Amino acid sequence: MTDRDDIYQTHLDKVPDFRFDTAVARVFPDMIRRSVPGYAETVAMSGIIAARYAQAGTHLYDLGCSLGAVTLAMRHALTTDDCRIIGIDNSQSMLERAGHYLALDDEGPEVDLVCADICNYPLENASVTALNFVLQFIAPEQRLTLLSRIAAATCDGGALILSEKIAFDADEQQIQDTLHHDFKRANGYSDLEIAQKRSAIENVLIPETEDVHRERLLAAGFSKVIRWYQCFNFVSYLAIK
Ligand code: GEK
Repeated sequence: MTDRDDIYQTHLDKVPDFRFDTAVARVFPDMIRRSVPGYAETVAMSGIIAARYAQAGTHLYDLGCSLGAVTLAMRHALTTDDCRIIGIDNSQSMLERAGHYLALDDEGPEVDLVCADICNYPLENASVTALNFVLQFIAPEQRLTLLSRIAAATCDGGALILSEKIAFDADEQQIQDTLHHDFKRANGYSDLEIAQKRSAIENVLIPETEDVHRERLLAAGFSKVIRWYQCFNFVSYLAIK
């Protein structure tokens, strides 16, 4: 049982930019489940995909791991020996809680949790990297560099799992936004909460179109890009090196 997300329940005169601080970490499982359609499936399928693309003696990275949901899904799904799973996040509050979940879990290969900025942290010998709902928070001008570093660290036949909130042309954007807000309303968020959250993430979460994602993944060094999941404006890709 986790705490309910009530962060934007009361009216704020000025809504501050969204940050992954202690208040967010405390309610994160509830927040992401009620805000991101298909989140549970994305986590579970990331484990399935990781098991398929993992190679013996390599690293599996979960970049922007938050509470480690994908880190643990990878750990439980792996059938390959001798892998090391590394979850990285630059929010100390998230990692502290991820550590508690990890301590309760003793099944599978070794896991390291690292507090670091994924834009600087050295990556090497990767067979699988998950970057789920994180690239959207990285400054657009740093995204190609990050993806190129991931591709360079990935062995042949290895994979990147990339999940993002994406952007559309104006007509589709309006339809997808409406459906996403319906989803949040159906999950108990009020119109005030939805509006204040939207304003909090406006300058922080910058979505891009599918074309931009595909072209950049190819430019970064991946050879094939497949969309394996979509629920409204939330999409998951598999990029294979
Ligand atoms: C999941 N992947 O459960 N370096 C490291 N971490 C970062 C950086 C950065 N530069 N920028 C943001 N983060 C997870 C969910 S949440 C998505 C990911 C969301 C971290 C940030 O601290 C947060 O924990 C995570 O990326 C984004 O599948 O809240 O919408």
